[in-house]
Amino acid sequence: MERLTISLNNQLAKQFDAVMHKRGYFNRSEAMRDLIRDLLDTAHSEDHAEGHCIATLSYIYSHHESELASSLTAVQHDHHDLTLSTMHVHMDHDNCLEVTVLSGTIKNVKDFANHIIATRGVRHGRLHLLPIEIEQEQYSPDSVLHVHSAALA
Ligand code: NI
Repeated sequence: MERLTISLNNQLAKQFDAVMHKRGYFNRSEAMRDLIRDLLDTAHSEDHAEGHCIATLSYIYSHHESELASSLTAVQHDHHDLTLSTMHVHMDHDNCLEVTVLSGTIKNVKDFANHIIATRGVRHGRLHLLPIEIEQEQYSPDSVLHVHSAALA
């Protein structure tokens, strides 16, 4: 394990501690590790658009717009290779919340998410993307491929 020492001015350190405690971190190291993991995942997904990822896409829309609901379902069927599962929650009288779990190349998942988020009537769209490494092993020529995946760090 490497030890890093970082210098922060007093104000930045105070603000960091305040947010850290509010978020439930007990020490700076764990908070810093999560920040670094976030940064590495973001950098990785920018550099490896053809790499794989697992992701959740969440968004809200009005259930009174019935054409919107069916067009969102149609887009998901068009990309059934990317969409693993979708959970639909009837939030209140007017609004639906959907959370879709996606898996595929970073580029395809981002394109799909941007398409949904940009759809008229879709609000508060957010993609949370986690790059993963996929290894494929084939034990004998006629056996099925075994796929192993792992989060990066
Ligand atoms: Ni609903």
